[in-house]
Amino acid sequence: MSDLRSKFLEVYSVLKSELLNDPAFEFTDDSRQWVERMLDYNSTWRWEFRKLNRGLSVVDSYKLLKQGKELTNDEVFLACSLGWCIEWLQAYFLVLDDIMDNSHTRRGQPCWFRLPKVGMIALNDGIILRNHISRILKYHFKGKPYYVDLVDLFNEVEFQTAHGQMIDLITTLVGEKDLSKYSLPLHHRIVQYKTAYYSFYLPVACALLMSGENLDNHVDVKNVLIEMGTYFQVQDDYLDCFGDPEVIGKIGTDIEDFKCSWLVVKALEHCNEEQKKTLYENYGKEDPACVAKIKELYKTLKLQDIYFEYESQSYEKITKSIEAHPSKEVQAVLKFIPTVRFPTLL
Ligand code: GPP
Ligand code: MG
Ligand code: MG
Ligand code: MG
Repeated sequence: MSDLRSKFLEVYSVLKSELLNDPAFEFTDDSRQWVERMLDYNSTWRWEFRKLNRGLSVVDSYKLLKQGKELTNDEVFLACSLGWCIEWLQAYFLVLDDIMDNSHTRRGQPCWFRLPKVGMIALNDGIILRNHISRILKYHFKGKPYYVDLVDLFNEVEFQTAHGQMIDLITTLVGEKDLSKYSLPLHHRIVQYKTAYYSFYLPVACALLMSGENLDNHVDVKNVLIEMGTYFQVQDDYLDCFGDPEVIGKIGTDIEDFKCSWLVVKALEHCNEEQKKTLYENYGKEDPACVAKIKELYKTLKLQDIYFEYESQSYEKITKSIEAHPSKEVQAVLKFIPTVRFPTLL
């Protein structure tokens, strides 16, 4: 295991122990055990299969911004803690997203709420996970000059993600199932807010704040990261249908859920009248026969080839935007991210 990864996991144990002994609550053995199990299940359980990319990219980005200078132990601890705040945010979103999407598995295991003893307690666990972020920031960053900006950043990104999630959900409302409203601009709006801000902008923004930067001066960095995040969610939509559940660790539900997925938008763009009828009649139904018809149509329309074409165009566009950036350090950060997030594309 790399040094950074083992250091990162060490910091998890420290943060977890602080949270389980937080003096603001009188923990009993039962309550401490519940929170510990919930944390391990949703953030580090089967960590050997977890990429922990969002969290680790805070540390990598911070190092690159420091031009590779050796970091002090304190800097490594702080960057890892911010990385963990993002992993906690992700755990919080996924616990709730799996309930909303009626999903079954996550990382090859039942979704947290599917465990018989958990059920809707998962809603409160999501709230606790969100609160842990504020606790970690308070324990370790309260005296820092960038503390307020950090708290504000997490609030801002959570606001954007919750609104992205809201449009992801309300476009599917039962009784108003109308595919004609699904378009590329709507898809772009959903994924920008529900995924790109928290998954791509947030890690780099944390590293910039730790380096003493003002985020208002980095709007161009944000734009490139949003572009990467959009590509990432298109890949997630693609894998929802074409990915192997054994590999991606989750069973897709986008077709059943009537999601405004990149695939259905592309299918609508490329279908003839008869195929359109098949889409309208079968999309958004729980019946496995309907799902199979949609998957068959996606294959007939060669959506896999259309996706590969999108993938290479998107990669080229992202590379060009990175190369246009004036700062070498920022370029290094932006170039590094695809190497860990899209290794199959390189
Ligand atoms: C991913 O969408 C989006 C999120 C995880 C954001 C959730 C936000 C909340 C405020 C709960 P997805 O449903 O396509 O992800 P997956 O395919 O992993 O279920
Ligand atoms: Mg979802
Ligand atoms: Mg989901
Ligand atoms: Mg998905």
